[in-house]
Amino acid sequence: FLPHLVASMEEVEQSYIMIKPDGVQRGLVGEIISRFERKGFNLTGLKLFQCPKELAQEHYKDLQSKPFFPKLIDYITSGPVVCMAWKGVGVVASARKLIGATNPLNAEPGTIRGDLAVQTGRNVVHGSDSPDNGKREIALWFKEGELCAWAAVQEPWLVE
Ligand code: IDP
Ligand code: MG
Repeated sequence: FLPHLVASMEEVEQSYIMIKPDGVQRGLVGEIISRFERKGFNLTGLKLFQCPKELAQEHYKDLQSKPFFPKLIDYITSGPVVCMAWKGVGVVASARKLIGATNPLNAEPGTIRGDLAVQTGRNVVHGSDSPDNGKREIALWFKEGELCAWAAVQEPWLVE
């Protein structure tokens, strides 16, 4: 545990990544988490959680007027999700690349959606689309005390 490193990491970008109910039901939790781990990002929050409707609506409030909104809320609340906060240099944009296009049929092979999903309405994982939304979403899904700031021993081998 290196307090100075943890302090400097407070400045580092964070993304809210969530394994959706289909990812949990299909047994893809380990597979998905390992892709972010292997890339070199730092896990700062992790929980299995049954999401209430109100929280799903707040999380996706920008999509409120879309015709698929009610189905989206049913989907996200249909079973437990895995909530994660990931920290690292460039994590927001990089996580979006690892996740792949919204429609899994358009997602490149090698991405999570490209490898593991077929439909937009069952695309297994969420990732924040901007650093500001990363902060907003982590604050929405995690309570105080649920996040851990820690420095991985590999940190100096990942960031010069
Ligand atoms: P993103 O998850 O790739 O950022 P957004 O456009 O932000 O995509 O949409 C959020 C989520 O809403 C998608 O991941 C998907 O689960 C769902 N969604 C988006 N568009 C559609 C659609 O046309 N039909 C059904 N579900 C959709
Ligand atoms: Mg989005």
